Amino acid sequence: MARTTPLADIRNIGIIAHVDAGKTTTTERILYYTGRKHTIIDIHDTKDLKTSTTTDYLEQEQKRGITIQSAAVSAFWREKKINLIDTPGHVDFTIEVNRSLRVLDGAVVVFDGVAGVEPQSETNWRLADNYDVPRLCYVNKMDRSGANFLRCVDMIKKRLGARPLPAQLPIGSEDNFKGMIDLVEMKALVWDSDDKDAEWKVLDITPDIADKLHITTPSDRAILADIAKYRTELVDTCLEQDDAAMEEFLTHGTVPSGDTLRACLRKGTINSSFTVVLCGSSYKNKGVQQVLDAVVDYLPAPTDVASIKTVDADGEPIGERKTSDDEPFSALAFKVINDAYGALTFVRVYSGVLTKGASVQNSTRGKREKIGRMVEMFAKEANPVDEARAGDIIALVSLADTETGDTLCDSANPVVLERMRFPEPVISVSVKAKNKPEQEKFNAALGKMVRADPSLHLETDRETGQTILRGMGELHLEVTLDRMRTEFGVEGTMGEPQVAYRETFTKKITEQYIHKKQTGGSGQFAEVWIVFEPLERSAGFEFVDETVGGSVPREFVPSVEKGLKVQKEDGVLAHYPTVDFRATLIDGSFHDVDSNAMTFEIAAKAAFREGIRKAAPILLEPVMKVETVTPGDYLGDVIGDINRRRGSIQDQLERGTNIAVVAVVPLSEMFGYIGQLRGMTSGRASYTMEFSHYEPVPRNVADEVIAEVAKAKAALTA
Ligand SMILES: Nc1nc2c(ncn2[C@@H]2O[C@H](COP(=O)(O)OP(=O)(O)OP(=O)(O)O)[C@@H](O)[C@H]2O)c(=O)[nH]1
Ligand SMILES: [Mg+2]
Repeated sequence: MARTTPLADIRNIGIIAHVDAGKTTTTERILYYTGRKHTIIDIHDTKDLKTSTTTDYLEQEQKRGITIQSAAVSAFWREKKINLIDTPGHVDFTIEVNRSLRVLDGAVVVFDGVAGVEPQSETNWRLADNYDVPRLCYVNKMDRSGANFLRCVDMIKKRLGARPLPAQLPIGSEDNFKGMIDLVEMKALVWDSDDKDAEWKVLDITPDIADKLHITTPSDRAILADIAKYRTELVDTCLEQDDAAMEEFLTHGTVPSGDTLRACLRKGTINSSFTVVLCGSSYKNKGVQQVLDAVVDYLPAPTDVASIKTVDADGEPIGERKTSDDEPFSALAFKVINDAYGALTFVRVYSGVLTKGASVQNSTRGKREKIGRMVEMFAKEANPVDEARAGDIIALVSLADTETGDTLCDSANPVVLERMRFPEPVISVSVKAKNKPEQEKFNAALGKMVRADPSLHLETDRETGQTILRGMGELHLEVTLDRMRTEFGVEGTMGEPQVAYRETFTKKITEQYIHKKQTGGSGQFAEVWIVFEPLERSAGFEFVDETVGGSVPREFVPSVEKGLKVQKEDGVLAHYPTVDFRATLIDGSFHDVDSNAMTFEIAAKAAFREGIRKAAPILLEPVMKVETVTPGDYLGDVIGDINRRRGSIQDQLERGTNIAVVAVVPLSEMFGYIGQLRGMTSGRASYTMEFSHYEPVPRNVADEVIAEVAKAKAALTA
């Protein structure tokens, strides 16, 4: 089968933003205007579960009115195929943005015209920076009271450090939002009604345009008075991208055509010289078609972005794979979901062609995968396909061993594609089946949830035997359990949320341990010398073997490493995992008969236990970046409260008529914050938080935590 859509006509894009900016609302309209569906469902009409938007189809999404998992849809606009992923804005589901950006070529960043740049827009912006994803900005909700386009543009510049370039200006705002000035074509696009089928009129820009369109608010009129200024900025910025057009302009005063300007906007967007800014109101059906035009005109096709990098076993870049059907097959698995169709593995094909029935290599795990059914997903609908080509995003049904982040490739030409980075889950709860006989079914379902979501971690408390689930936040954990009920029919309960502390140590020490036992005939013997040294934060764990002359036989070195890996999970202070250190095996000895893998593993474990106690161990706690948005009247109370929570204020920003207080606060101090905040501000403040980093716990607090853990364990094991 030949390629049906040329690569240059594909746009793989994501919609990213802070929670509630209007991503799903915009997606719903995109599907309507491209003819993919005939109705529009609004988010607030789904709570009774009778209807849902196309992309927010999970029960949990309908009920809560938020997006939880990213969903892919596709549509055609001006003969271009747009594959679009609607992502969640809530910080607990960041993994979904993370993995989507990893495989997308471009993104539309949506802003709430009232709130402007909010914390999660900032986080997602940085993620897009990390993955080098070209983007467009869309200032939505221009119809809301307090909407302010220029303030939002200014925030994009100041808070995101970006170079925003308005390609439109709003005509009016709030109740009187009528449309926009198209600065490329220099026309006014004006809607007479909010109806989804209302067509816009294209008007000439005349000096009396504000009067003609009944724009009365002074700030709205001021924008229209400045059209020429913004047009000049647009033209000048565009010409930086095109030397010939610049020359023409400077020598002959030739004003570049709309096509030339669009070509420049495309070039500058793709090479990230600037970010085009548009405006509209998705809810009032104004500006969505223009966003689609901009996606087609400015965002990259798969062939416009740098080739995907290939890496070695340590994740270091070693080469690249060109986006082309003629290259050997390679694809990255970025998402696994379990649903009615079984396990679905979403992959982005980077090169080559994958056909049904093929046998490919999972080069990350060194396993073979047989490709059975392949489907193109449209939100929850699956449409069978027989092949997938470079640039496509498809789902593979029932793969055996492939997990999120794995590379699939042609086994004759193996490569490993650049990996994904996953966020750190810092809140943990103990979980169990609601009804004891269902425990096994519960565990199986939990295993599936964790495999599908790399921002969940599962641990077993070695002393109490409890199952501990770690996630990004309370909402994440609640939703996970609730989805097990709806998707696997098993109910669970969870304990109080706990902070996922970590342990580390501050002194470099050398530990010798001899494991020796004589029981009856055969004995046990192993000796190890291990240097333990602290590493910088987030370095994880490193093991190095520096033994010489076979003092520890080569076949037993992995047992030493394994012993350390197991034992480090059970820290010496309060049983939390030990992180950020290197263990170097420098010497040891063995006995011909009495030494084996097990004795070396035991010796390594004991060396860790004994050694770390002498290495000045400390407790680390997750510290969160917290942003509290409050009316100015309560500012003093909000700041005082953050200080009492061991927080430190980093910044205060104007946010419309409110003030955003940015602080870092230990997670352990944030439980119950929402109640306190609401009480303090008569319910008028709100906050968001996300993980920032791990930091040593102050001595007095650490003593309390250690004592509490000991008490809790004693109660559970008694
Ligand atoms: N006034 C107004 N409201 C809007 C507009 N766009 C979206 N909304 C409303 O904002 C709320 C959130 O919209 P969503 O589309 O769910 O936002 P989202 O960005 O998908 O949110 P998450 O997926 O949860 O991050 C809904 O109640 C929408 O009706 C708009 O242009 N104007
Ligand atoms: Mg949404």
